Amino acid sequence: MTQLTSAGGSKAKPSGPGGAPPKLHTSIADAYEVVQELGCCVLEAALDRQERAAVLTRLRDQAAAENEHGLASRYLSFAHKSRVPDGPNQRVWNLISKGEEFRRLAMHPLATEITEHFLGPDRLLSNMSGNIAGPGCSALHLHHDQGYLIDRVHGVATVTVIWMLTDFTTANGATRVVEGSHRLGPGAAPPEGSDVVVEAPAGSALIMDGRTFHGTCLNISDSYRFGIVAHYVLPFIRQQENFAMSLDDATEKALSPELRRLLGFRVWKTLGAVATPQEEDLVQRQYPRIGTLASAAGRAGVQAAKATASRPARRDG
Ligand SMILES: O=C(O)CCC(=O)C(=O)O
Repeated sequence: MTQLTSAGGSKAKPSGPGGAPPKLHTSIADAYEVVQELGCCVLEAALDRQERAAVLTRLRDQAAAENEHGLASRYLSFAHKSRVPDGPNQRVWNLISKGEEFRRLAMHPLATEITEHFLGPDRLLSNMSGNIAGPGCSALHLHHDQGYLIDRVHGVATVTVIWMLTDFTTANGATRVVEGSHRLGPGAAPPEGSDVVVEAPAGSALIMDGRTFHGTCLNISDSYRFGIVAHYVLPFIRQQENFAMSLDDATEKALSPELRRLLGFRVWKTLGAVATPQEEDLVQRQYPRIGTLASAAGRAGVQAAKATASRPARRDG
């Protein structure tokens, strides 16, 4: 178990409506308990200085390059609905294809332990994106990441980890959470004003049960807020990112076995096989892929029939 510092008995209590920011924790043992009680937990110093610097540098560079190449996904708000060329929110999607730093982060020991604890060892990465909130970025409404399962699955089926690469503050668009909202039940929404702001220093991680309502503040500061949102799911849930379609060939070929498993390139209890039922094992892209075929025997039969049909009628006598 990754121990960030010594465990410190959590006795988790919600902060209360519009109350103080959630307490910062430092041990994974606390996180298990606090996520279970409150639906979310903030772990301070989850990334060490070097890890954070490496991921932040790569994300900044990728975001700048996507801008330069006219490929950036930019929006007016965190909600990434209205795409606009100079929007103050930039999402850098599909990070797995965009750098070793991100591939390592998806399998960070802390994320691995927490997601395995709640979802089991076969859980999948559903999506991992960079979320950059620039000055003027408007807020994200309260929602929960498991919303697509709402009436079908009531337990925890997904876990989200938000890596804070810069300080998260009320002014720069920090995430907001409604503690305890993972227990609301299907269809219920938290009362107005029950959210609290997750203010935490760069390097912290917010861990959320997928049923926990959360959103963001608007960014009224003059600085950029950099975060990475990683969403993990039970192994039978369809992933948000269709990695089989979106990974570039070079990345796919070089994936470690651990990452292949995490992305779902494996058979799990008959699900995810390639063309034929397979043992529970990793799968590869398959070449050639078999499409519609006609057998030689079948073709010979068809040609014989055509020849008979087109032969002129025999005149006897
Ligand atoms: O970046 C954040 O603070 C939250 C993002 C979020 O809630 C989402 O992408 O669903």
